[in-house]
Amino acid sequence: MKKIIIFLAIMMGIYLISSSLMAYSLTDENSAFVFDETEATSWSVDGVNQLYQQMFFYRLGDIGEENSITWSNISLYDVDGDGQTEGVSAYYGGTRFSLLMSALLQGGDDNSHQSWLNTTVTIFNFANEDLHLFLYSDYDLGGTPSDDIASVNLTAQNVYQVDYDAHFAVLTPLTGCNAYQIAPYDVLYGSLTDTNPTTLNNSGGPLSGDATFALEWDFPSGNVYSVNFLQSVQPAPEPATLLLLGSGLIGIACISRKIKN
Ligand SMILES: [Ca+2]
Ligand SMILES: [Ca+2]
Ligand SMILES: [Ca+2]
Ligand SMILES: [Ca+2]
Repeated sequence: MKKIIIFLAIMMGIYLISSSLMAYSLTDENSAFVFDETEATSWSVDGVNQLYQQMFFYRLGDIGEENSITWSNISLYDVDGDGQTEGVSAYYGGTRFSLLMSALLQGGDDNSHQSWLNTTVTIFNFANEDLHLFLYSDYDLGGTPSDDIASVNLTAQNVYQVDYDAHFAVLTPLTGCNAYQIAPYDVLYGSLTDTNPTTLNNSGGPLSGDATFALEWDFPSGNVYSVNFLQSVQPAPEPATLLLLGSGLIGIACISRKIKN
């Protein structure tokens, strides 16, 4: 399924080039974050890409489909004056609501496996219905989609995704959101791009494989709101050796029982 989507994306890419989407890049220390008007397409940390796709969707009211946000008035900023642009601001001006987004990339030292992206979105909802805003993230840690594990930690109030082989992890806070969902790529991306209204179902994993997750914020009509979240790439902890041994033994026991039956 993903291969088909990638093929379609390449075809779309040819179309998008002809409709002149711009590539923008934030860079700081060991990190680079690349995006265009509709989506972020990579977050490289120490030269290794961690992000396959990240984008915003919205729906007004309770019926109909979600739509992706296309940003305009994109401006890059060199905040610390070192010649690299690590800050961005962008605007979405709809007929019934508008968004003002700003983000700041902070890289870590070389080979620290650390990077931070601090994003603030100001929401002006002048529609007479609720605005549902979704942040959809498909991290492929270490550049490999199939060996990640994603899980919600309700105590720490975040989504945590880890790839022990690549020694990378990523953390996204849940603070302030109304709903969340961890699901396989085709399920979650499919639900945000089909023709039915989507409410995230608060399933929090743990999910192994090509995990994706989304956060949802619901904004009542006629007001101004602000959302802030700090996503971070982090070094993965070493997996507990005893835990691996234990699960290996359980696996062997199950297999031998199956053969006997
Ligand atoms: Ca700079
Ligand atoms: Ca991986
Ligand atoms: Ca949907
Ligand atoms: Ca993924």
